[in-house]
Amino acid sequence: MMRYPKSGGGWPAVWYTLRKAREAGGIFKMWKALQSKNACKTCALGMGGQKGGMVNEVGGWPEVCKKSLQAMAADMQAGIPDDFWSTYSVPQLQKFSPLQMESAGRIVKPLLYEQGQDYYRPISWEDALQRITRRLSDLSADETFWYFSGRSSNEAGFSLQLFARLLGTNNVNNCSYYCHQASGVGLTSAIGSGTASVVLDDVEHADLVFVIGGNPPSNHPRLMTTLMHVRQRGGEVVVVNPVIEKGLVNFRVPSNVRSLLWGTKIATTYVQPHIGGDLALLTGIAKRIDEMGAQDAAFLEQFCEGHEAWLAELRQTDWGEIQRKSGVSRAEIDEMAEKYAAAKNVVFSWTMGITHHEHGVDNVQAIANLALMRGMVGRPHAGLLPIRGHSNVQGIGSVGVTPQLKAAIFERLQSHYELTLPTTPGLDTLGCMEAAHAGRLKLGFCLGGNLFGSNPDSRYAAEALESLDTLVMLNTTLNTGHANGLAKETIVLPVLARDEEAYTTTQESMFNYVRLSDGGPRRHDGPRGEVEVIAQIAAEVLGESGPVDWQAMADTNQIRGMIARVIPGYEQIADIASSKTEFQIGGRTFHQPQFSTPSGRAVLHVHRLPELRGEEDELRLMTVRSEGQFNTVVYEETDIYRGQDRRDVILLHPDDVQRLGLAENDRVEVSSETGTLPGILVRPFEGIRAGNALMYFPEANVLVSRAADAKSKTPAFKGVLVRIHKPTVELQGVS
Ligand SMILES: Nc1nc2c(c(=O)[nH]1)N[C@H]1C(S)=C(S)[C@@H](COP(=O)(O)OP(=O)(O)OC[C@H]3O[C@@H](n4cnc5c(=O)[nH]c(N)nc54)[C@H](O)[C@@H]3O)O[C@H]1N2
Ligand SMILES: Nc1nc2c(c(=O)[nH]1)N[C@H]1C(S)=C(S)[C@@H](COP(=O)(O)OP(=O)(O)OC[C@H]3O[C@@H](n4cnc5c(=O)[nH]c(N)nc54)[C@H](O)[C@@H]3O)O[C@H]1N2
Ligand SMILES: [Mo]
Repeated sequence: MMRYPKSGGGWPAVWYTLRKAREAGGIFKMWKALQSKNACKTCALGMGGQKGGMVNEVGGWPEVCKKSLQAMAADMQAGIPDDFWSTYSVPQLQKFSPLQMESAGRIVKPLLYEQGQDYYRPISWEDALQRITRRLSDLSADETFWYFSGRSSNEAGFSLQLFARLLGTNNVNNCSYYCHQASGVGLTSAIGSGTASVVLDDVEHADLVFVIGGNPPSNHPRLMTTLMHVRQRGGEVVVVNPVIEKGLVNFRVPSNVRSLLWGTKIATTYVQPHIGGDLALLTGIAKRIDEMGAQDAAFLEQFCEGHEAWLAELRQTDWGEIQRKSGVSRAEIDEMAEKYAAAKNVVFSWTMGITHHEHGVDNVQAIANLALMRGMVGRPHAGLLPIRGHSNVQGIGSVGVTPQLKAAIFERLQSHYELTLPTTPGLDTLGCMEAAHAGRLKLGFCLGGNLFGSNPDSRYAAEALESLDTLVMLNTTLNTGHANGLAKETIVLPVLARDEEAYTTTQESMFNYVRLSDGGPRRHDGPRGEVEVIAQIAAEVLGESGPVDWQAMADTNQIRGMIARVIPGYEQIADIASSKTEFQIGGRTFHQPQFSTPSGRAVLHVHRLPELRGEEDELRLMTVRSEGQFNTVVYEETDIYRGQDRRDVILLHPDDVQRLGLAENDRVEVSSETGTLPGILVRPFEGIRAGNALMYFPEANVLVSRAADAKSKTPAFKGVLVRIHKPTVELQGVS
């Protein structure tokens, strides 16, 4: 078994980098690939673009990141040979692990699978496109749905959602519904804008950064450099997480020699609430600030509304309730409040530990309440920062990939282009799965991602997708969604990655900064550019006489012209390909307390504090990423920062292991109201708060129910209740 390390980052990350480079055809080849002027493919921190692959928005260089290498190496794989498809049947592929699927290579030919057959077979582009256009022409638009992952470009996102709407449906949504939707909804309700209120430079200058419910050492490694800078300047970092993520305690930033050798202490305070305890904890910090009289009363009075009711509620909330529902002691809450009260410039950042709950929006509003209370929104070096996931998930949302178009976009599309757009509510992602399961949808179209693998309740997800007549997926590599949940007719179209496209594209970082990607030489003959594929299908289905010239929409300059006219804040995108000027989106980041809410004031919201979930014999389970994966794509089976050598494990606090009569490496069955996973190994893990458990997604999605936050429709991926059963001795012998 592996050791639980003392720090994150450091030499293992550097060695890994060198090994990956060698696998991908040599260090020089990899270096060149990373230097190309394309936005980084992994998280939404927004590296690369015109400054070159390893430079961030404030010009920091070089930012070596193991993750961008993994993504790059994946795209540099050889093509899947034709005989793969006659060698492995779909039932065999269902037994493949996510790592085996990913390592099969690049998809280079369109593929067809028909229910009743055992194998996929490669087909021609002509055949594939004809099948798709024929189906689309035969269906009524509301029998279709359109799912977008966050790695495609703004241009592909914009044109595909436009096509779906011109067909007549608003069943258009993106992976954000399983990710930061609660942040978008919560922030909009509080400050009138759904994205970060700060830029990277603000975080660099903060003297206190809260990192709530996230694991940036693994998932946003480049943020660690910024946190290191905050510490080096004497600032503080407060971490709120039921798990001690080693890299948040000590991180060896590879691009800094001193840090690489000795490590940098990151957290100044580390608080471990129970899973789901954040709302009570955040309320507790606010209550203490109020008791200390440390709020900015003038700011609340002048720029906010709802604060009176909120303060009244805080004052009558009982300390006992706050401690019971958060699992955090009064002393720890007081310490956090004192730090907050003493700081001048505070940034609150958060990730999936906040959004993946049935009260995800409430959590986000509670963070906003706390920030507004001391006037930390609407001025430099302080503010709110949802740490976004996919490299362009935010851009996909900005350019209209949501069921309802924003009013301004809707109006401009109608008035500038005389388009007739549907006015139906449209379905979110979970809504589409449920409608498919009920037999109301016939065709699903997925621009990237792994819709099956990202869903809660895997069995239900498979049933839903299997009941479709047609499922179309545009992908670069294989994932579990190509083996499970296959429709009567399933068509996979191979596409180019953004650094292989023959044209320029754009991406939006989580700091609302638009990056330009130059594209680059293709690595394989078969795959096509996403934008070309979309334009071709749309031209075929909608004909050439409609209001949009779909032939011309194969040119990203043409698409950007439309985006510039209809997407607020995106005006400068029109000539970005020639100007090469990347830009900050207008009206998003604000350093003045002017809020785009209906009243122009920020709004504080009152919440009911949820009880911690679970009975005595149950554990609260979080389903999370390991160090070696990117969402449903697994690059390596190990999770080095948590000291795990495999993925079929459940991490429990040693006290729980003992309390439940278990021992290390016992093979157990983990069950929830939704499903059961047999053959899971028990791993004592001192880093987790007792009463809670950790497993890896996507494998653990069998256990996750479809219960979702009513306000954001985000499933509670971190709020699963499970029981552990130890099979009898005989059974254990058999397994
Ligand atoms: N390398 C890599 N990078 C990625 C990704 C990846 O898979 N791999 N995915 C990308 C995407 S799409 C996203 S959305 C982000 C995800 O980034 P993260 O949100 O960091 O990802 P998770 O693994 O879901 O980790 C959630 C963290 O929340 C904590 N947590 C769980 N439950 C709770 C809770 O109730 N309260 C609190 N306070 N904390 C809790 C967990 O201990 C864990 O540290 O990363 C992006 N970047
Ligand atoms: N239990 C549990 N479930 C979760 C989560 C969790 O924490 N726990 N996290 C949720 C979150 S935050 C998210 S964002 C979703 C992730 O959901 P998705 O975004 O749907 O899934 P990914 O695994 O990121 O998709 C990976 C696939 O994208 C394709 N791809 C890569 N690059 C490109 C490209 O340039 N173009 C195209 N067309 N395809 C490309 C590859 O084929 C790859 O297999 O999962 C959610 N599900
Ligand atoms: Mo995400």
